Amino acid sequence: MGVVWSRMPEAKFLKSAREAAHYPDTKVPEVAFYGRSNTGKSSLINALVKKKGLVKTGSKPGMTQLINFFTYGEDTMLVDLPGYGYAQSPGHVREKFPVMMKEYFETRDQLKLVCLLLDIRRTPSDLDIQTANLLASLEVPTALVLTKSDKVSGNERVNQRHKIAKELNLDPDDLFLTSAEKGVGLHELWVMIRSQLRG
Ligand SMILES: Nc1nc2c(ncn2[C@@H]2O[C@H](COP(=O)(O)OP(=O)(O)OP(=O)(O)O)[C@@H](O)[C@H]2O)c(=O)[nH]1
Ligand SMILES: [Mg+2]
Repeated sequence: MGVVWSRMPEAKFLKSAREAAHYPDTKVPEVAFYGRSNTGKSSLINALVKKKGLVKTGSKPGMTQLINFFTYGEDTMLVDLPGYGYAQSPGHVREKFPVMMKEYFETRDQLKLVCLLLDIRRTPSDLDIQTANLLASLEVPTALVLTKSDKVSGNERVNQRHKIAKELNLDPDDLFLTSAEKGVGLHELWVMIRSQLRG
């Protein structure tokens, strides 16, 4: 008699899209990862699904330029978004981002949660605040996620968490602390994502 293992779902690339007409025609609830360029969106997705090469990451900002949809098991869609605030993107790409993103946030009914990522080492920029406000005005549920926690020491981690929370008018406990590199905070993040997608 063998054991029937309940396996971890597998993450698979589904498709890339620039506009609503090309989004996948599915009913699966989705969580999208957004934030400044280079903040670690693609790395966090790879870490969450424990599949290193699933999403392309890079040391140069502007790595992700389209809306990328990934299935995770039968009932979850993970969406990797291009970052904002990268001045060196080609003009047409740069200009497309807000339009492309606005359309996605406004029209995508399957979207149940946006994880807005912030590098723990930086003070949130005007663009970060504007983005948070836009998501709030569109009534898209948003979780604030601090990335790259391994890059700062213990004291600095606490200080930055408080400082960033203050800038956003939030409680430090409202911020999810993560490191894709070290696997910090991934379980807590999954628990929140699951409850938001199933709720
Ligand atoms: N030390 C450390 N480095 C990280 C972590 N997460 C991401 N990085 C690095 O940060 C850089 C950017 O990561 P990406 O995941 O490509 O960032 P992104 O937000 O998807 O960037 P764009 O697609 O350009 O918007 C890469 O060099 C990653 O290796 C982390 O938790 N710790
Ligand atoms: Mg990326």
